[in-house]
Amino acid sequence: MADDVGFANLPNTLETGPFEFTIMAVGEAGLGKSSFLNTLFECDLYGPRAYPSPPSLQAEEEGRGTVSRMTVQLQEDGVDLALTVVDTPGFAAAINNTGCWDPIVEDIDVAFDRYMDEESRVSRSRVSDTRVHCCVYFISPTGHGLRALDKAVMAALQHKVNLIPVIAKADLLTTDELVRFKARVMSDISEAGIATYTFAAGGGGAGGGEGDVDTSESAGPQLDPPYAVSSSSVDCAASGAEQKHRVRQYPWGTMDVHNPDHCEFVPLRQLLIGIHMQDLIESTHANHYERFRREKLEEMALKGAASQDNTVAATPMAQFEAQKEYYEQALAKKQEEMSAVFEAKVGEKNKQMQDMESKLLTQHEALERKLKAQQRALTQKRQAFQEEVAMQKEAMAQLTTKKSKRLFK
Ligand SMILES: Nc1nc2c(ncn2[C@@H]2O[C@H](COP(=O)(O)OP(=O)(O)OP(=O)(O)O)[C@@H](O)[C@H]2O)c(=O)[nH]1
Ligand SMILES: [Mg+2]
Repeated sequence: MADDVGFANLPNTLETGPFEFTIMAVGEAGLGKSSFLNTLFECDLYGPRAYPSPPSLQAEEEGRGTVSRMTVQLQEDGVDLALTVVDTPGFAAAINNTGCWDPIVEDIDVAFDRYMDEESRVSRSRVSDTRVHCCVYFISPTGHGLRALDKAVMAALQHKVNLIPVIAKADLLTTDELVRFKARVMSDISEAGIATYTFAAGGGGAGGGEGDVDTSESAGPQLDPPYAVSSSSVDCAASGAEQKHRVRQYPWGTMDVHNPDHCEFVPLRQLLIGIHMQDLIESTHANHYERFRREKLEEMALKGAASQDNTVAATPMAQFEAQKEYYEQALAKKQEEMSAVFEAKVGEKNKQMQDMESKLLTQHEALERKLKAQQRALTQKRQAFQEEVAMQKEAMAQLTTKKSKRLFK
């Protein structure tokens, strides 16, 4: 294809493999989410006809789309990446879209929950990471700024995931319209107090700020959010060019997805996959996962306290006490688990020693029996020898008596 995807430098930034990355695409049905994911990783994640199907009629009536997860193994320059794409086919396609983002929030929380569960086990080999590391939010190229639904969805996701707003189907806007639309969307985002992910200098990102893309060289290409993207599933080799490009062909001309003059797809991919993938993973852990973990522990502590004395701890001091108690209980549980593991190991060693002891005892008894048998055989031999000596002596005495009798005659 036209370019490398850009994750081949992961071993330079992340200390250990295997590398896992999860990217989510959220936005109104038909805005090009699946096309974008396909174009982003230069592969047909869904195949030509296997795009996640639209939500069931019932789900649509309820105003909820589906959330589909798919993991594929990618390889680039010998580096393996387990890529999970979370797509939201048919999102917000109903008439009443209230709460249509709930399944998305639930998907993010389930992955956090699973990670927390695996992380808290005493005997854990490697914690597999299925947490959503970034969410590309597709904004419809209406030219009129953010809609209420966009604000609601982004507000619901902002503290759960690294939110990256993009203008979908940017090829539908003229250059001037795009500039105005970008400014309008950013001012709407800032007015609504929505925190989006910022591509900061040197790959060290910052979740939570708005605007401010660092312009230094180490920050990679200079881009202002929301990023204008276009995607396509059509490959075409430009005349004379060796590599194929993804293009959109119109009666009046061709839009090249890989041409930075046509859209911001390539520089965005460079920032997202090539430079900031490590930071997206770290920021997910340090900001969003930690927030989830803290809230979950507080909730558990409150539940514990409430179930103990039937009152919900309402004051900060009571909350602190409940939390302290929870941590103490968790510590005691961990100590119990560790001493169980210790006892099991000691038991195993004891058994090994007992086996060894009984083996040595058996060997000793066999040796003793052998020695006794040899002793008995020797005694018998000595007895036989002594009897023979006595018989010889008697024979000698009889001979001597006979001789002396003959001499006296
Ligand atoms: N003009 C234009 N059309 C696009 C672009 N990307 C995708 N499309 C077209 O938009 C239509 C929908 O694209 P999909 O990728 O299926 O959109 P989606 O958001 O995954 O849709 P759902 O899965 O139904 O929610 C297809 O006909 C695409 O060819 C783009 O950048 N510009
Ligand atoms: Mg789709």
